[in-house]
Amino acid sequence: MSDMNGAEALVRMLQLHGVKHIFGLCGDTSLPFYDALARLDHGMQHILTRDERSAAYMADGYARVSGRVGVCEGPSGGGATYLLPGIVEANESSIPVLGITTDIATTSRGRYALTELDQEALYRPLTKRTEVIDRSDKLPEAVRRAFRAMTTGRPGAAHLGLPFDVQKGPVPEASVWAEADLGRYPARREAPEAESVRRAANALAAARLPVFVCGGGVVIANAEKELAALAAALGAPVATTVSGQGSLAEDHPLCLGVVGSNGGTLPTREALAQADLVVFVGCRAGSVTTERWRFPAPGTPVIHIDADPMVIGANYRTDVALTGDAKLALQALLDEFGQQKVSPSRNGSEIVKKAKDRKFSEFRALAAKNDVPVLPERIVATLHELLPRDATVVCDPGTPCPYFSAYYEFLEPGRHFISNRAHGALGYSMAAGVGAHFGRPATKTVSVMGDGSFGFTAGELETIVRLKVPLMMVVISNAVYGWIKAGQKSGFGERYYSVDFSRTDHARVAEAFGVKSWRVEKPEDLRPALKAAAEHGGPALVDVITQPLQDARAPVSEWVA
Ligand SMILES: Cc1ncc(C[n+]2csc(CCOP(=O)(O)OP(=O)(O)O)c2C)c(N)n1
Repeated sequence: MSDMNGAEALVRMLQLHGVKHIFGLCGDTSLPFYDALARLDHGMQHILTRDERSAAYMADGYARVSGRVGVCEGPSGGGATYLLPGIVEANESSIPVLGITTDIATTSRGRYALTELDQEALYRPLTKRTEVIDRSDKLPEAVRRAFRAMTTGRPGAAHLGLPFDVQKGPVPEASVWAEADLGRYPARREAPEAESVRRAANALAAARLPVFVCGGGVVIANAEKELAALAAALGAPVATTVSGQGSLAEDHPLCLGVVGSNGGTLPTREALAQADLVVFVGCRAGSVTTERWRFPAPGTPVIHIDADPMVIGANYRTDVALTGDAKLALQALLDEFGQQKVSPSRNGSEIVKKAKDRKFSEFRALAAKNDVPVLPERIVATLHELLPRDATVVCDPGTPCPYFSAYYEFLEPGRHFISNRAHGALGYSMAAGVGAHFGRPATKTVSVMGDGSFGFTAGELETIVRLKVPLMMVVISNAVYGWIKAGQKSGFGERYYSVDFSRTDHARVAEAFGVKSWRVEKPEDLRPALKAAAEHGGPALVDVITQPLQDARAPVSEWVA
């Protein structure tokens, strides 16, 4: 049997795992890999980015909407360090992203070769698996290990390093094989133990008001239908975390919406507080969701379903632990109830209705105001009116995340909201929106960013124009790192320090890149501009001069989460 070289084998291994898109940026050590991509017929599109950070965020956005592994790549040294933010965000958000970095030749190690660094040490704490492949004949099995690590159990990121000489070394053709199923997630789902399912079902049947709190795990496991059926059978309200949006359609009578310090409101907090049993599903019960572990109150009985056994019991004393895939666990609970009709006599939907009426009446009053600068509430309400119901909205931290989490109602279950909630690094939404577009090109994708985030990511406007990505971008322009200024206002006696910056004309910047752009200063101009941008077939950006976050009635209960 004939050999191929390492770079060719990598291309084939990606292809065999069903990869269709690779986001990345070229470099010296990547030349053999790029040459293999150029020469072979593989059906994959390489999306050349202007920053490896963006490449990783694109792979993340792509993976979130497509259910497939997102792949990004960059060269040794600076490429490897710039890829990191997106890899760690994906890993902590349980999203399978493969970061491929090329590396100096194994024979140059320890000799002060340009760009040398210990890539495995760099990636070890940030991934489920990292491996710098030292021998070309070991490459196929290393790729298989990376895919297994990414898509089984709790999904997450992996890293593969490819030294220059390994890319050129021989790989026996017979060793190049893959299980295509491992290119999707979650793969090889595991079901919880029957005894735990029985105990959970008994607790649910006996509870006065069970309330679900769903994290990202429900959408990741594609368990929306099972959740809706179980919630309806129990008459139990469903709250979500920021990442859990889409677990249940938001116009469902049992959907309470987002709870927690970022996007939660007093009415939703009070509804959650009525629970005498909380069911966390695919949720880490972290600081933001629980408002620093205060809501639900410690001592509330808890059932916890999670694919990662380490999550369960980390923050709340747990009465029943269901370790396993959310879809299988919820289905097992439904089966356990079987035909014995659990009477949905609970008043879950009444509690939800009361909470939402209160929350949205305050919101609607603000959204209707004609204040200058434009209020964030008006931007959310207008976008909700204009965008198709299956649009994907990608939000950066700052004003966008809490406002869209609290007030934008996603009417379709599934992944229609994306935000980088693990680390919340600024400058995520533009690139993740590009990735989401490639992952689901038939739906409209909208990225909403603060001007702080715009500054991190503006270079990618070139990529968007070059590839004619029909991404709609909205910039919340307030000339301040508003979230931090709000923290100085609420917790540090309004001693404002080093948080204000000057106003950029984002529309003109975008226009210079070739993006069709609008600038909005007055509330009456908002709707026409957003409508025109939403209907524009190509890249579009609307720059909205907006009320600064520290002056707004933001749905945020803690500025230091
Ligand atoms: C990379 C990075 N650095 C710093 C922070 C801390 N941080 C959180 S929110 C925020 C301000 C965001 O400003 P902007 O994007 O302008 O949005 P605004 O809050 O004004 O709406 C900062 C600096 C961060 N999240 N990410």
